Amino acid sequence: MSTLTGKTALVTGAAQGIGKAIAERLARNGATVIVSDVNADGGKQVVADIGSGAVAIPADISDPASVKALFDEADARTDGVDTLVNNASIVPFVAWDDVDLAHWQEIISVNLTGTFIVSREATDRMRARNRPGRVINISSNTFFAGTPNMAAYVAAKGGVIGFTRALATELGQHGITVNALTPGLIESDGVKVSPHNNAFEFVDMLQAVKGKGQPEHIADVVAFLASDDARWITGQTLNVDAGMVRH
Ligand code: NAD
Ligand code: 4PL
Repeated sequence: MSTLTGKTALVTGAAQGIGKAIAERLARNGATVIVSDVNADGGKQVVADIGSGAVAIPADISDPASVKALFDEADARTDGVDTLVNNASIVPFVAWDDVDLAHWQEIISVNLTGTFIVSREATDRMRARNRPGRVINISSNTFFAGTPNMAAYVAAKGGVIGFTRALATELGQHGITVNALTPGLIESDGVKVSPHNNAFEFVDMLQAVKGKGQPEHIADVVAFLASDDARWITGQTLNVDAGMVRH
């Protein structure tokens, strides 16, 4: 039996990049996977690639009505989400001089408030079903590094770590664990077409283990946190960056 047989996992932002790799990995480990993304066509393509055991349900994580519709459809088409991977985010590259209120609010609204909106809906329904649950939040090692050109993003990712700690404390009594991962620079679809793609040489210099971070490096750790082997871990932030920073 695979480690996630019988589980139903929702992965947000799963049309490409790290989210897509997570969806593929959890499906390979036996989970039923709900591939969700604001990019509906991209989500459908990922489901087609995975084959049986995956369903595509689009949603904008920053829109509560869209997220409610996502969970209503998930409940209708699956056993109900017991494993939530909050992966969807905007990954901006904006120098401090260009950070205005509109940019700040957009990033906080998707990357931090979106994580709250999806977690609210998911954990209420997990508790109603009285089954153990997992919440896995994708933060970023930029919170430790203070990476430039991402001030709003770094603030949102720090918020996700704080949220992870508080939610873990309150939901442990309901059999739900809540953990975060902080990836370092990863060659995702989004990064490949952004100025972040120029940072690999610099980041490699800081890494203890050399090489280019790949989405699979993160997906493998998410699969562990989603598995029963991680049942005694909660409220933690696991840094996954080849030793670029020590947390
Ligand atoms: P990406 O840009 O390749 O993919 C992000 C996906 O999220 C896209 O498919 C996009 O459509 C979706 N998305 C964006 N806004 C959304 C919304 N409002 N609702 C639903 N879906 C939405 O990004 P990635 O590099 O794969 O990043 C995935 C996660 O990993 C993010 O949380 C990111 O912050 C984090 N992360 C990435 C890196 C990196 O270097 N790539 C490093 C650390 C952390
Ligand atoms: C080290 O989360 O962790 C660039 C872009 N460099 O999004 C990230 C590092 C980026 C990162 C990230």
